[in-house]
This record gives sequence, structure tokens and C-alpha cells, in this order.
Amino acid sequence: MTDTVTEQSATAAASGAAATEQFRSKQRAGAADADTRRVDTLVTELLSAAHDIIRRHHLSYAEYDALKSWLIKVGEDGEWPLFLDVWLEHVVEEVANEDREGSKGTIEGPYYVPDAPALPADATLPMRADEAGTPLLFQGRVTSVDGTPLAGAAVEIWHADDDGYYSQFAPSLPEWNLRGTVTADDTGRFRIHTVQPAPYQIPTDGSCGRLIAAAGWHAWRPAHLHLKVSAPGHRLITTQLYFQGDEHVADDIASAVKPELILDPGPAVSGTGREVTYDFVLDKG
Ligand code: MBD
Ligand code: FE
Repeated sequence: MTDTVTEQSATAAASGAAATEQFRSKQRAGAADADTRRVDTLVTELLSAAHDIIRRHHLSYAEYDALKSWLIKVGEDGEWPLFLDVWLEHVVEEVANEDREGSKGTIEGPYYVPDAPALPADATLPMRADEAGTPLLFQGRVTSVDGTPLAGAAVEIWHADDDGYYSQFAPSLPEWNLRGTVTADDTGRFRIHTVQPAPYQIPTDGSCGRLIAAAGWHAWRPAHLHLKVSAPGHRLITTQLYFQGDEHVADDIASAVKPELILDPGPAVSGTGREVTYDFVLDKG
């Protein structure tokens, strides 16, 4: 999968195909065993919401055909993962995490790859020798909701490069670039040296890009770090962290920003780049 994609150009279809393949290879618990009544309820309500919109807005056959050809193209482009994660996942996440007391979560998005290289508590993410972007030291501590430090917690991190591209989903990036699985030390602390990611623009040449243009929206997500933080006996949190001052922080196309998730890095103590501290609090479970 990875090799094929890195040989292709940075098209919506190439990153869509990689995201579709990545999703197929992951097993979400319970995905296959929904019961008949639940499916009946959900699908009936979804369809009746659509029927209602058609009636209220007098949908024409021309519009119906435009919808049909667009839906076909989403599949051809492999952009279902992108479409769903940008426009629906934020509400799924809201419902899934409404009972948490610890750190806020947000959407996973289409570009997570499990099993990124294992790194020590004080680590530099895999990156090119000439990796562009402001150096960023992201450090903090993982504790339980009762304040107990979580020794050896796993901090999985992945983010876009200075051009807004993710390794494994864009051409000519080394595998695992800017991805890692950091193990916190025996006081739950971690120090991750990386570079500041750039804002992410949804591919404009695919079906999601066509929708955005047709609706007169913009295609941007604010720059962000993606994280999954976990420890034994605790609920894994999937989250993202954003940056104060980013022009898209207030109008993320994926509606995934929360005020608690905005970082404000200062100058690095080392004298090079910036640094910021963010602590994760995990719910028990
Ligand atoms: C991303 O990088 C992302 O995080 C989401 C949710 C959707 C598209 C691209
Ligand atoms: Fe992202």
C-alpha cells in the first residue's frame, strides 16, 4: 500500500485510496454485529430526514442526478473516509466522549496508521535531515483523573509536515515521517521534538473539493498534532492539538477544534524554535 502510494502524485484519488485501504485494515470492535432493530431505526430516520429535505426544498431531477453522480465519484476517488471524518465524525466523537472527566478528545481523521516506530520518553520524531518548519518541543505528563502519574503511558503522535502532507498518504515522504509511539517515563512524562505542522487543505481535485467549491466553503483545517494516549486500566483518548493564532482555528472545515485543545507555544528554552507543555488526564476504564 505505502510503496504504491508514494510512487503516485499528490492527488485526491491517491490519498483517498490510501485512506480507504488503511480503514479496511483496521478492525473497529462491534462494526459487524449491529442488530436488525438498531439498523432499522437509524436508517429509517436518516432516510426520512432526507425525504423531508427533498420536500421542503423541492429537489429537482437535475439536482437528484447531480447528487447521484457526486456520490458515485466519492467512491471512485476513495474519498468516503475523508468525507465522513470531515463532516460527520465530530458528532460521533461528541457522543462517544460526553461522559469523560479527563482530557478532551476530538476526531481521529483519515490519516492514522497504527504501530508507528517505538520511541523513548525523550524523543525526536522520524524526520528528513532537512525537514522544513519551525522546531517544536511538545512536552507534558500523563496522569489518571485522580492525579496518579501513569508511568509508561503510550503517546502516539502523527502530524502533517510543513507543506501540510502526511506520510503514507502523500508521495515522496519517507514512511513514518513525523509519526511515532512515545513511551512516557516512570513519572508519566514525555518530551517530543518535532517541527510545527502546517495547516491542512482538503484535496481540491477530488469529490470533497468539488463539494467545497460548489457550496462556496473553504477547504482548510488549522494546523494540528494528532494524538492517541493510553495506559493500562484507562480509556484511550484520541485527540488533536491546535495553535493559538492560526487563522483557521475558528473555522475548521472538520468542526473539530475545542478551546481546551489550543496550544500557545513560547520560545524554546534551548534557544531554537518553540516549546509547549500539555498534560493528558486519562479516565479510568
Ligand atoms: C486531516 O488531517 C484531518 O485531521 C481530518 C480530520 C480530515 C482531513 C485531514
Ligand atoms: Fe489531520
